[in-house]
Amino acid sequence: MDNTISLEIIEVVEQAAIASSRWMGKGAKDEADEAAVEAMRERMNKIHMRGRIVIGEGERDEAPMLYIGEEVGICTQPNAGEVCTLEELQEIDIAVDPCEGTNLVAKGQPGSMAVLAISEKGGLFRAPDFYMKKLAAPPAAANHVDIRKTATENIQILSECLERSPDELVIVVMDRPRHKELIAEIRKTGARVQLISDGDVSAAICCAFQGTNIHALMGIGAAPEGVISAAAMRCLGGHFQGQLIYDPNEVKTPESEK
Ligand code: VTB
Repeated sequence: MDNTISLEIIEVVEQAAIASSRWMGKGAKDEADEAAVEAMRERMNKIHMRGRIVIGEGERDEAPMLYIGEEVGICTQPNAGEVCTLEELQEIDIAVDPCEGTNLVAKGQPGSMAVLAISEKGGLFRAPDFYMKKLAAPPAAANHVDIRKTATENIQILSECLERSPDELVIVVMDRPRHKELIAEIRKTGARVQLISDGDVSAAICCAFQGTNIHALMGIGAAPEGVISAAAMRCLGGHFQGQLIYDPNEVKTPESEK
């Protein structure tokens, strides 16, 4: 892939983060999201590419911008023909979450981020808007832990790969009723559970960096965010696996519990 596209993409997420940061702590999650979407789109449409959103803000009728299937890049601009021909532009698939963790921004809490993954055409899994069971782990444990194993088994493997006793491991889990058994199982191994209210992309990425004191992400979150986490972990050398969840009984939300 053209390197300049990758460099420009960094500016896309920077612009989105700056725009939504103005809404930090204002209790306005939709406004934070909208600001990020608009900034992302504006910067993306200056890039010399034929981009297509494969993971976005929803389908066309429910999301005014950056919807699945939307074309982005210089090719969408009326004057595009003056600077290049369509054939000269590389086709790029794009997964976006302009403001991942809008609740966190609204509440002025850490953990939200503007995220985007790009690939050559066809390189990203077009995840449906389902839930996904996720497992993220540091590079030292990559391909040793396995989502098909139990949490207890994976903690044992993490403990060996990271040379830490389970008591020194911190596992991030989203604070949801659906994770009651998982949390109990993790604690039974001696490992520590860090509960988060939102933002499992940030938590997954943290596993790839030493010093974050996060050693794994376990549990169920949204599938599109899972694809973005997987792309990040591929670049960082960390471990990420996801399994789509088709059975609604496996996914209890606070609303469905009421
Ligand atoms: C998940 C998680 C995201 O929202 O989608 C969550 O992956 C929503 O989960 O990181 P529930 O449906 O259980 O509330 C985030 O936390 C933020 O987009």
